[in-house]
Amino acid sequence: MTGPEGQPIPLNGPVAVPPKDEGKPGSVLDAVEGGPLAGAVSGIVQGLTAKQKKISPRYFYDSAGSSLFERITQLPEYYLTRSENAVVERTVDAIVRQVAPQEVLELGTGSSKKIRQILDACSQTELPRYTAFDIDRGAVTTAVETIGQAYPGIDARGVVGDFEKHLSLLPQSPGRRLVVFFGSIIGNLDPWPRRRFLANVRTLLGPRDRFLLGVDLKKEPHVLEAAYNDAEGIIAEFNRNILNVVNRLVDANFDPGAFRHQAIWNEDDGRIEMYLIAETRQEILLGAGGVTITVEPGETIWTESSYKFTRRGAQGMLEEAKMRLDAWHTDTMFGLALAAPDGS
Ligand code: SAH
Ligand code: AVI
Repeated sequence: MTGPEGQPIPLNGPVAVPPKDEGKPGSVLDAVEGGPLAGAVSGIVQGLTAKQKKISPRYFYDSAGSSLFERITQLPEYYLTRSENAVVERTVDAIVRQVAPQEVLELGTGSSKKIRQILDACSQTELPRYTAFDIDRGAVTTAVETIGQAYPGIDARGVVGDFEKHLSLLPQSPGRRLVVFFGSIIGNLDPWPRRRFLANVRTLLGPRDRFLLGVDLKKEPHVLEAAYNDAEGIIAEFNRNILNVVNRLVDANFDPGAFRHQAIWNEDDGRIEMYLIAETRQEILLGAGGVTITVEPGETIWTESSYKFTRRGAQGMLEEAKMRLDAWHTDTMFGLALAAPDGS
């Protein structure tokens, strides 16, 4: 696979060694020493010193951000979680029967609520191993604890890592693996990182393994814009909280209250774009980067893209990553793709 100028796409970057510790039931390991945010400063400073200021959405998820995301999933306007849950409910038995997983590896675990539908559908006497993978250590620790308690005898483990960088560091699977990527998190990746991510997911799959991918579907712009501009203002709070995370990571002095939230549908690029708009002129010291930036009134910081898909688009991106769409389930709002590695 090659990149925009024909250069090969690096998979997980230079580090591609198995973790020293394979873990044991109940363990939570760091994919890399120091955790996934250890090298965050240069990327954040680069994004905030660019012409269009940008912060990666991976920084939304500290404990406050993860709690706010949970509240978002319950908002009347944010249909994504309800739709995906309903589609999973209708199809989970068939999926589990077909794959008979010996490991369920969940990327971007969050609250680990949805995965229960998969585990409930598995034989309770022969439960698969459950591996939670997330950038938020709290999410991983809670997932390992709560899944361990809810399913006595299960081998639940956690890895704290960045799914854009550390997938090759995951321990070997004990058998047939079902990789699950719920929530349309894939929509938060721009096209090239998305291609690289899917190519990396493909390397996790042996012939009998499968990939279960949730994707939010294109629909009327007013429905999409409402989903990202809730009346209660929880998404605005979630958006502003990214500045608290950045303050801690790069020793900065952003005042989140001095920014307002904006989310707009970009038809050409097929994505919701989320911004923070400065209400006043501000000088921000990025202490760890040794630079000061100026934010002008009305200037935007781009915090997230949330791409929306069609069945054809989902099939195309899976095929490009050498996977085959085996099954497609939808309620017309949200799609669930079950993919197999090519040649299996
Ligand atoms: N799967 C859940 C949660 C979705 S929220 C659901 O469907 O409801 C997105 C989750 O992905 C958060 O828990 C966040 O911490 C995690 N995440 C975001 N970017 C990540 C990255 N680069 N690497 C690993 N996890 C990431
Ligand atoms: C996790 N991700 C798929 C969510 C989304 O819809 O893009 C994050 C989110 N952003 C605003 N609200 C929720």
